Amino acid sequence: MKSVMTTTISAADAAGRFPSSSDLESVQGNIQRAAARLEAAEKLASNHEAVVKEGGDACFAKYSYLKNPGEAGDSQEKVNKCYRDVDHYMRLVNYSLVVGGTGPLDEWAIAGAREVYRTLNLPSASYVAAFAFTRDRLCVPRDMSAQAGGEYVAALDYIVNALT
Ligand SMILES: CCC1=C(C)/C(=C/C2=NC(=C\c3[nH]c(/C=C4\NC(=O)[C@H](C)[C@H]4CC)c(C)c3CCC(=O)O)/C(CCC(=O)O)=C2C)NC1=O
Repeated sequence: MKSVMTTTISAADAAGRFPSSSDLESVQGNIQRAAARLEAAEKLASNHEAVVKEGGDACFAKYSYLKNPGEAGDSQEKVNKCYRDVDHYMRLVNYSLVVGGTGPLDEWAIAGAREVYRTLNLPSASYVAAFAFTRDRLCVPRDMSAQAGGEYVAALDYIVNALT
């Protein structure tokens, strides 16, 4: 799994050199933000179920047509799959916060996602609605510190941009 550490070391190793001082600066910067990221990961984990439910609800509130016959949320089974998908993404957001890079999201949920959604006729805008809601509804400092909130918002921005 990619992180700034593994990327830096693999690049240095491929070239048979030591990490450069700018490599070390980016590792250092990443480590300096670790406490904020871990706080965000912990708060997200402790509120995970509520966050997923709100995200899914926001998606169906914005695009209520999804529950019409023939649409992507026209049965309880499909609605459950939708919340399950939001759940997958939020778990990967947690992993990405822990790792300190977008590797888990990229590798497991973003690479190929558009193609899967196109094939299954799932509008990616509805995923975006769920994650944008979850991002915007964060309340600092009630939910987490400002620094942790910055990390959380950045991770959700990343998904929103990738699926937009
Ligand atoms: C770990 C990463 C990961 C992701 C992200 C993932 C997504 C994912 N969602 C799927 C299905 C699905 N996803 C939805 C989701 C929705 N329904 C709606 O109304 C909304 C538009 C939307 C929620 C925002 C639905 C309805 C299906 C079933 C589609 C079908 O069977 O026709 C499928 C097809 C396989 C299946 O049916 O389970 C995948 C691969 N799977 C993974 O392993």
